[in-house]
Amino acid sequence: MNLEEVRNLFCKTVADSLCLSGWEAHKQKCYKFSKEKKNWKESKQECEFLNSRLIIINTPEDQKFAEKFHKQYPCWIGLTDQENEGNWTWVDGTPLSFSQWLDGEPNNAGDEDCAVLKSGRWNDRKCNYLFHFICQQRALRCIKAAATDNVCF
Ligand code: MAN
Ligand code: CA
Repeated sequence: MNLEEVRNLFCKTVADSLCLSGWEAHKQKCYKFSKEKKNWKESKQECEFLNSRLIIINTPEDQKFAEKFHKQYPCWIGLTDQENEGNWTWVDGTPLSFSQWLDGEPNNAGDEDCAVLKSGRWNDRKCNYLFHFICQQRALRCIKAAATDNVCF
């Protein structure tokens, strides 16, 4: 292999799965399960403070990973209908396409506007309740900076 090929291989196999210590890599993203419990808004803020966001689940593959990752607790995900009742939106502003609600959910029982992972699927809960949460950020990536250089950032 020449140097160029070694760099490319590094980028594909190593940099795409590089995460900070305490974060778990999966499919070019890094995940952290919170130690503490917070309400939905503070969970969102804590993820942002860590240069990340509450987890967004857009594919069956993401869901499968989240199921495995969320351990036994209900935990907040980045999904809310606080702005507009019944209009569920991810924290990046995208509407719901893929969904994994538990049977009968979301039921807005007593005004529930924030979503948790529960038993591997989703339920709506009151946003001021305290739960663990999952933050998500992109893994370190490489870009081609010049003909011969790859840079990780
Ligand atoms: C039950 C169901 C859920 C609801 C919770 C609130 O599990 O009614 O829809 O979110 O109670 O505790
Ligand atoms: Ca509910």
